[in-house]
Amino acid sequence: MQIITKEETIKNFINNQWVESASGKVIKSISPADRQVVGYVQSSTKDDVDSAMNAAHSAKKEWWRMGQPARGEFLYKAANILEQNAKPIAETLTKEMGKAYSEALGEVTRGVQILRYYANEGVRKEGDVIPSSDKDALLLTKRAPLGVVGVITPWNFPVAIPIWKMAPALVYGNTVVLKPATESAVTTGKVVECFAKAGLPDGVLNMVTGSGSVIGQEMLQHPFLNGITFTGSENVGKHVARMAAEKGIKFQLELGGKNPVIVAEDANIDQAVDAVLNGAFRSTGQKCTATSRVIVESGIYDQFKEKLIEKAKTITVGNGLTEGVWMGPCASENQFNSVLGFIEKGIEEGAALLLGGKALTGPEYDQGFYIEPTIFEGVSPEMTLAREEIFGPVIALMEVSNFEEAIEMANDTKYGLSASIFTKDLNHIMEFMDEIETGLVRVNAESAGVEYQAPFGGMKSSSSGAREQGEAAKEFFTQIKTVFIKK
Ligand code: TAP
Repeated sequence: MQIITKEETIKNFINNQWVESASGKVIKSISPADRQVVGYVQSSTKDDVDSAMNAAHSAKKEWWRMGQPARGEFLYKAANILEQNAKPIAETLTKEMGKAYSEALGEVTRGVQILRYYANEGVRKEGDVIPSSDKDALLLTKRAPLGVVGVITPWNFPVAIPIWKMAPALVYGNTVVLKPATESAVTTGKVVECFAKAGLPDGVLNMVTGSGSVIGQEMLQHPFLNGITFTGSENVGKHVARMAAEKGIKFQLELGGKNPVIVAEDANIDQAVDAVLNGAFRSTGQKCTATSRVIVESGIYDQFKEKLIEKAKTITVGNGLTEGVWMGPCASENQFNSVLGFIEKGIEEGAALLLGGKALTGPEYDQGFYIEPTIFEGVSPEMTLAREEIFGPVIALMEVSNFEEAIEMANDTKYGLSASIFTKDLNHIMEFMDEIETGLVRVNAESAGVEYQAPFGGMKSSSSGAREQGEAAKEFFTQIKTVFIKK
């Protein structure tokens, strides 16, 4: 399989064919590391969306009738193909989105694992038998697919997020129209190539690339759309929810986070420092689960702060393909400007800059979108740094006098995705587990996602609809039929 060339054009994938957009236009994808061209994707139109929707609609009956075990087999094949091409795909990911190669390879490996997990779903149970009070009857549930599912994904995990939506969608019997984020659509195109090579029947999986406000909108309006799963910004997510509600279809949203880490007085400080740096600066902070507020009890505040700064100074920033680089650039010029804007605002509002705060300069950095690992202190709960999702390498340190205050501060946000605590106190752990308003609760571990076999999602403004990943994904991608059969 031809997985990578230096500069290539990814076509739309519709009804098992790689086709150019009706517009005849392409969009250039630029590396945030050095502004080199990574490739081109189609600038699609309403007509392309229509073709993809028609193909998915025509394919849905047969795909469902094929049965779950047979559908699982295709995912096994796709997993093997992805695994064989893991390195070149990870390289494209690093070039296009900027994250360090080790992280990119980790993401592709995770994609393989997710595919195998859902391939195994092919032979797991499809429903339940429920005792009926009528001894001559059989009462049972069966799962049915939604039909055509729209998948709209962001640029920060262009391999793992499309896979963790498409794999359950497909195994549970849905057909898919994927609209990947434009900024990393070359990489996602490589993933779709793996599915295509697995020999899926015509129309089961379709990909259309191009501007979200044009083709995403067309997808949402399309009469054949039966469900939509979206990961991205809060604004677009709310729009998706409104459109889906108007159409009366199911929707699933994964949006932002403002994830707190509490460092209690009895914490293992070295462990907490490492976890905070990983959580805040890996992927250049461009993760919905990134650590952004670090709430530290005063008894250990100075000690923790010193160690954190000392270790943060050792972080190597650069082109993610260079060996030893730990943190890459921001994923785009937009993102770079947005993060610098938040830093400026933090200074204006009176937070104290302890480390970083600037764009990196010099021959290695001038062509890319690099920002220094940045740490602020003196961040109060009403400041922008404590309230808005930054999606960049910025930590807000917040000092509190006790555990109760820490929990209150951690919950003082509209978001509720991931939260961590570092402590050895069992009572505090139990209380944290109950009181914290997040979907992901982590103890002595960085704020982060979870293994693919466990549910992923948030509370409050972070998520809507059923959880993603693991068995929980079934709740969104299927609907229950309750069947009563009388002798
Ligand atoms: P968005 O601008 O929301 O883009 C996400 C996807 O939606 C992209 O594919 C985009 O297409 C598409 N889109 C844009 N406008 C649309 C519209 N009107 N109708 C339908 N689709 C539309 O976000 P982003 O820039 O990719 O990611 C950054 C934000 O997403 C952050 O705020 C972060 O919190 C959030 N995020 C959350 C998570 C999770 S797991 N909760 C993960 C990643 C990111 P284009 O690329 O063509 O614009």
